[in-house]
Amino acid sequence: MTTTDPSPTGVTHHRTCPLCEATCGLELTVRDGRVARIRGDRDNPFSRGYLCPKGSVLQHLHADPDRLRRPLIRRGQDPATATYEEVSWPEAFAEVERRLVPVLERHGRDAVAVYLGNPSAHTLSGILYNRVLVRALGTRNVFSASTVDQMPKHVSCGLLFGGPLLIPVPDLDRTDHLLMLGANPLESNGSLCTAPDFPGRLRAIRARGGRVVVVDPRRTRTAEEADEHVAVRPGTDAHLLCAMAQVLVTEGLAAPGRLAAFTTGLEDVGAAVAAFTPEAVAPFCGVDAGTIRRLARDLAAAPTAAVYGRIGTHTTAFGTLAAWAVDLLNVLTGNLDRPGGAMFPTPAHERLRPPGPGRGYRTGRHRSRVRGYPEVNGELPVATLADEIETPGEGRVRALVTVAGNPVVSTPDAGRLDAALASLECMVSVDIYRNETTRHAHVILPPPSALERSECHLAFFGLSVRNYVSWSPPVFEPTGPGEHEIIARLALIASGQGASADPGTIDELLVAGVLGPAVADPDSPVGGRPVDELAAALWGPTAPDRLVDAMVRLGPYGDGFGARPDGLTLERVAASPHGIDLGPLTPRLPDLLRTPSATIELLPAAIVADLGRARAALAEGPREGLVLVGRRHLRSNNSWMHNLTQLVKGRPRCTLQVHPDDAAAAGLRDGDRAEVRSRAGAVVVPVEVTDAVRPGVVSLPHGWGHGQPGTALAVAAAHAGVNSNLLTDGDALDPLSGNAVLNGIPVTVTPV
Ligand SMILES: Nc1nc2c(c(=O)[nH]1)N[C@H]1C(S)=C(S)[C@@H](COP(=O)(O)OP(=O)(O)OC[C@H]3O[C@@H](n4cnc5c(=O)[nH]c(N)nc54)[C@H](O)[C@@H]3O)O[C@H]1N2
Ligand SMILES: Nc1nc2c(c(=O)[nH]1)N[C@H]1C(S)=C(S)[C@@H](COP(=O)(O)OP(=O)(O)OC[C@H]3O[C@@H](n4cnc5c(=O)[nH]c(N)nc54)[C@H](O)[C@@H]3O)O[C@H]1N2
Ligand code: SF4
Ligand SMILES: [Mo]
Repeated sequence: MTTTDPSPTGVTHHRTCPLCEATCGLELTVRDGRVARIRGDRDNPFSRGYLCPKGSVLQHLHADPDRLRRPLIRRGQDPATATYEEVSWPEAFAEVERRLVPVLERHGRDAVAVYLGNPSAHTLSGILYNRVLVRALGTRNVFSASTVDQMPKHVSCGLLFGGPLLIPVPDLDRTDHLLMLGANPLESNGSLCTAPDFPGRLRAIRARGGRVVVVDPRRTRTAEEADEHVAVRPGTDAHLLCAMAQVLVTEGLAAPGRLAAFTTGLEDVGAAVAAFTPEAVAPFCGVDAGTIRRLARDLAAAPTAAVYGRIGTHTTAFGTLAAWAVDLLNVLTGNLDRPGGAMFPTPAHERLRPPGPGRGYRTGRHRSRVRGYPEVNGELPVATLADEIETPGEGRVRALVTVAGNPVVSTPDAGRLDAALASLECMVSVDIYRNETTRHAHVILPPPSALERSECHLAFFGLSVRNYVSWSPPVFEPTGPGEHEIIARLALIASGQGASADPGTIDELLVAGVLGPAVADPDSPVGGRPVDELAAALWGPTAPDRLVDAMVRLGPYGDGFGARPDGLTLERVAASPHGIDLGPLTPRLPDLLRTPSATIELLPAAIVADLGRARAALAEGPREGLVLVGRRHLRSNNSWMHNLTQLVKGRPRCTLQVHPDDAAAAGLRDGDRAEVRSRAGAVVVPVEVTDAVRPGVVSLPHGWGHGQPGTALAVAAAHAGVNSNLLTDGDALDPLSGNAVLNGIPVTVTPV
C-alpha cells in the first residue's frame, strides 16, 4: 500500500476517484481506521491536485449508514409493505439459485434479462467480469446504460473506423480551437474525454490564444466561459454539423491532408450533405445561416481544431448522425489523428494487433422480440426493456439481473419500467444501495465500497487526453466478497454449476483468455511459452488485478514478460502511487483502422440512408411548442449520490428552468410550481425562471425522484425531487444506435 506518514498524523493513501470519467488523483489520510481527509493529489501528473466536491466526500460514501454491507432478501411482493432481511452470503447465493434457475429451465435463456449500469465502467469487475455473466446467462436481452448515453458514438466509430471503441478524443492540451456540442464539462467534468481538471484545460486553450465555442440550448457554466455560445434548438446538431460540412465543401475549405490517403468516400461528401445548406437548416436549428457559415470558416482557419460532441448530441433522434458528423468535420479539416485535433489514445492495456482490414462493424445480428429493434454491440435498447417484461409470449422477460444500475430513475418512461419490475418472478441486483430500482429485487448483493477495492480505470485509459496509467490497492479490507467474485458466482449459477461452485475457475478462464492468444501468436514476445508459467508470474492482490497485469505486460508499454525488461508491469505501476504519465497522444492512423477497406469509411451506407431521414425532418420544419432538455450539476452523479448531506445541502436543485418569455406566456413566476406533461407522464416541480435556457426550451435535471416506498436512502428521501424520466418517451429512439431520446422531449408546462 502507498503508505507514508505513520500515525498519529495518519497514513496517506493515493488512488484515483471512481465517480466520474475525469479519474482525478486523490490523497487520503487515514487515521484510527477512518478517512480523516481527502485532497486532490498534487503529485498526480495528470490531475495535478484538481478535484471536485464529489471526490472529497468519498469517505462519507464509504461510511454512509444506508450503504449495504450484507446481502438482503426481500419478503413480500409489494415494496411498500415488503421487508428486507439481512442474510449471509451463502444464503443469498442459494436464494439466487432457487429463484433464477427455475426461470431458465421453464422459460429459456431469453427469459432472463440483464441491465448493466454506469458504475460498471468504473470498476475492474464491471470491465472484466460483467461480460462473463452476460455470456453465462446466454440471453439476447442484454441492456445497459449505454443506450441512454453514448451508444451513437460507438456506432458511428464502428462504421467510420471499424471498431466501436475506436473513439477519438479532443486533444485539449494542444488544440487551438475547440468546438464543443452538447457537453458541459464545468458540471460533468467531461465524458468520452478523460481530462482531469477539464475546466482548467479549457481555460488554458483560451490563455494560449485559442478559441472555445460551445453549442448548447442552455447558457451553461461552460458556455459562459467560452469565446462563443451558440444556443441551438435541441436535437438539431446533426443538421448544424452537416451544414458546416456543406460550407467546407462548397467553399473549397476541405483539407483532409494526409488523411486523404486512407479515407474513402471523400469525393461524395459534397453530394451527401448538399441539401444541408446553412440557409436550409437555419430555421430548423434556430441558428442563423451567417453564424453557421462562420463556424465552419473558423474551424477550417484554425491551425489545429477539434470538434467534440457529447451527451446532448447523442441522446437525440439523430444521435448517430451527429456523432458521425463530428468526425466528418474532424476529417474534412485534417484534424483527425493529428496533435491539437481529435486523436486516438494508446492505453497501457491495449491488445496489440497487426494492422490490416477488419470484418466490418455490424448491428442487427438479432432483434428485440416485441419492437424488432436491432441489436447494437450485443445489446438491445433499454428503452424497450419494459416492453419485453410486459408483453406475453415466448421469450418474455421474467427475471432480471441488474449490476450497478438504477434504470427506474435513469431510463425513459421510467414509471412504466417501475411497474414492470414489480411483476418479475425473479430480480437480483448487485448494488450498494436499496434504491428506486433495487427495492424490486428479491435479492440484493452489495459489493465492497470503492475504498475496499483496487482502483484502476481501464475504460478511461483508452479515452484520455494524455496516455496515462495508474493502479492502487484497497484502502480498507473488504468485509464481503469482491464484486468480481459476486459476478463470477452469478455466472456459475446461471451456467448451471450452482451457488457453491468455485469462482476461481472464472478467474482462470479470463487469464487464459488473455494469455492464450498471446502464446499462440509467434510474433508475440511470449509466443510459444506455456500459459501456466506466465499465469504463475502474474502480480496483484486479487484476480482482476492479475488479469490487468497480464494485459499491461502484453500491452504497448509492457515488459512482454521479460522480453523488454524496462517495460511496464502492474507491480511497477503500483510502485508509482501518483500514476504514470505515458506522454501526449500520438498519431495512430492508418494502422488502427479495422474497417473492411482498412480506410476511414466516411460515407457508410447506414449513414447515407439516415441522411435521408434528416432531410425529411428538415422538410417538415421545426415543431412548435416547448421541449424539455436535461442538465447536470457538479454535486450530483446521475441518481446515486444524493444520499450524502454534503452533496445535497443548499438550494433545491431539481427545478424546471424556464425562459422568462415562456414563463410569462404560461403565467408562471420564479418559485411557482408547475405541472410538466409529456406523452409519457407528468411531474410537478418548482419553476426557476432564467434566461440561461433558450426560449422554447425547459430544463429539468435527471437522477432525482427519491423517497419511493421500499427504498432506504434517508438523506435522498429528504431531498427527493422528481424523476425527469417519467417524462421521457420510451418510443423515441435514434434508430441506428437504439439510444433513447432524452433531450428535446415535447412538453406542456402549466401552473398548479
Ligand atoms: N433524462 C436523462 N436521463 C439520463 C441521462 C440524462 O442526461 N438525462 N443520463 C444518462 C446517463 S449518461 C447514464 S450513464 C445513465 C446512468 O444510468 P444507471 O447506471 O442506470 O444509473 P446510476 O444513477 O448511475 O446508478 C448507478 C447504480 O450503481 C450503484 N453503484 C454505485 N457504485 C457501485 C459499485 O461500485 N458497484 C455496484 N454494483 N453498484 C454501484 C448505485 O447505487 C446505483 O444504483 O443515466 C442516463 N439517464
Ligand atoms: N456532476 C456530474 N458529473 C457527471 C455526471 C453527473 O450526473 N453529474 N454524469 C456522468 C455521466 S454518466 C456522463 S455520461 C457525463 C456527461 O457529460 P456531458 O456530456 O458533459 O453532460 P451534461 O453535463 O449533461 O451536458 C450536456 C449538455 O447538453 C445540452 N443539450 C441538451 N440537448 C442538447 C442538444 O440537442 N444539442 C446540444 N448541442 N446540446 C444539448 C444540455 O443543455 C447540457 O448542457 O457526465 C458525467 N459526469
Ligand atoms: S471530477 Fe470526477 S473524478 Fe474528479 S474528483 Fe470530481 S467526481 Fe472525482
Ligand atoms: Mo453516462
